[in-house]
Amino acid sequence: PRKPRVAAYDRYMTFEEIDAHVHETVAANPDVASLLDLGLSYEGRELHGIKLSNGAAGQKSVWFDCAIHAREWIAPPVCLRIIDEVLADPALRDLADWYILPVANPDGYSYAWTDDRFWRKTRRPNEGSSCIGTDPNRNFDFLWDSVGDFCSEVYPGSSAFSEPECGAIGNFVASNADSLVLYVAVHSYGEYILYPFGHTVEPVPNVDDLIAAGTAAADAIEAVAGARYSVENSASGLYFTYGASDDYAYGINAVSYSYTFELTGGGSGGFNPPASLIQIVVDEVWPGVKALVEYTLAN
Ligand code: ING
Ligand code: ZN
Repeated sequence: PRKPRVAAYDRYMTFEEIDAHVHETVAANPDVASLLDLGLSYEGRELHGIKLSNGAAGQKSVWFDCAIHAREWIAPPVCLRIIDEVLADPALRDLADWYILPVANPDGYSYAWTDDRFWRKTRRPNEGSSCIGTDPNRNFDFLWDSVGDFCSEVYPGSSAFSEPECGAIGNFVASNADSLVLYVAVHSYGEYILYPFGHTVEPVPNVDDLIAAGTAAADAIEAVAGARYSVENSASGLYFTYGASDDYAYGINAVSYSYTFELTGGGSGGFNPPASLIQIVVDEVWPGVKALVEYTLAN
């Protein structure tokens, strides 16, 4: 049987460690894993993920990205756990092709290690301001809105897809719309499973399916450790937003199921959970991911 290269869940990994792990995993499993190369971040780091596939033509596909917000360190382990599980189980690869991007904002993630643990945005400077960065989860090209100033934590950028990290994901999602069924962005924190849209509380056409699939995921998570993720429209559950990645994937009709997971928080301000929480979170969120994929592929 296959020997998955299991990631570390007892400590946080640096971007370099995660990228090395991605490469080693691809090299060790050439029959089912391939490198997902989405180009470069603003500072030139590789946007490298993994495609896991049984190799059959015409498969449906599912997408997961983690840590598009730099400080949300609890997210990459969830992406790495998905890779471990899908490597270990051929039935999961028969369900769909899996595209997983463990660190969607590598510049910000690296800066959060070296300089500012609570950095959220990208690291591209803003012309005419000393405030750096754009909120990548306000930069997607669906109802993008130029609200806010350079220094805001939710500054949406100078234009839609001004950030190469967002353009890379957006371009992938748009050009794989024929096969994609499910889009998931993994964030922290709050224990939510959010569905579109962020700009309105008006129900979207398949809201009943979105809630049913999200609830299947929440039930599977609760069954492990008792955390109850709340399944909500993102505008009513949190706050009004424009240009979020899950709204983009849903809004351009690339997928019919689109979500933002807000994982369990911890530590100061919620964005600094102790490393001892990693194993607990990945152990409970994986069954939720599995239930979500099974539901969305069957419906
Ligand atoms: N929360 C998300 C944010 O980007 C969100 C919440 C998700 C809003 C999807 C709108 C759409 O603000 C965190 N923690 O980043
Ligand atoms: Zn976030």
